[in-house]
Amino acid sequence: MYEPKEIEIMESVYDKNEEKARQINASLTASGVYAVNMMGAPGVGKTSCLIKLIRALGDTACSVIEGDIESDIDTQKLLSLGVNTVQINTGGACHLDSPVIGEAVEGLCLKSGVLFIENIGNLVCPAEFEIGEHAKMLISAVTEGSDKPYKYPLAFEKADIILLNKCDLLAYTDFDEDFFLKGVRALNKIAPVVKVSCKTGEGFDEAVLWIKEKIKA
Ligand SMILES: Nc1nc2c(ncn2[C@@H]2O[C@H](COP(=O)(O)OP(=O)(O)OP(=O)(O)O)[C@@H](O)[C@H]2O)c(=O)[nH]1
Ligand SMILES: [Mg+2]
Repeated sequence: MYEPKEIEIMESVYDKNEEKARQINASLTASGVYAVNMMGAPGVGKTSCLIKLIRALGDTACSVIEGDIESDIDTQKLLSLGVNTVQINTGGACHLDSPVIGEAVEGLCLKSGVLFIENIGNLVCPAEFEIGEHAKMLISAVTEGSDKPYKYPLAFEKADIILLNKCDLLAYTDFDEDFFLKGVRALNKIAPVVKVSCKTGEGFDEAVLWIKEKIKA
């Protein structure tokens, strides 16, 4: 007969991940690199937003770590735009973790500027893992629906800034801004919520200002 066994957990996998994340964060800080963990569901506009941000950051040196389960489509796009980018394919894992980021950061030999890390398209798991970032930027989109903070709270709770993307499509959706904001504020009192559109460029001045102020601080 099957006898359940009790297992004593000596060390959490989260602890190991967080210890490595602290090392990465300290090393990036020492090099003058500000790392932004870009999180959001598949297709919400993570790559489109980071391209807009990199352009708006002008002379600031920017690099990207692209996380995808498969393919290097986003990396090829960024490389064709002249952006220093490395690809991580997780082969199935639904989030990036700090050991893989540690290796990618070593490969990039960063000296200063901003490192954008595009996490796997997923509104759940990436929020659970520190990867050495200085800030978590959550991309949400009006096409996802305004109930997302209520259904996927952790990503909204942990975000340092939230970009509400695809605002050019507001008129074509039933997105309820007040309901969305109420849900966000119940979880997170301080993260700025910036309405943006990668089609019109709306909102990116404000988002870039936020990054520049963080770098200064
Ligand atoms: N109308 C509109 N379309 C957008 C906007 N931002 C992104 N898109 C489109 O949305 C689609 C997905 O954009 P991506 O930037 O590839 O999204 P992503 O989050 O990086 O996607 P994954 O990496 O696959 O998770 C593309 O067809 C974009 O052109 C926007 O502000 N408005
Ligand atoms: Mg992408």
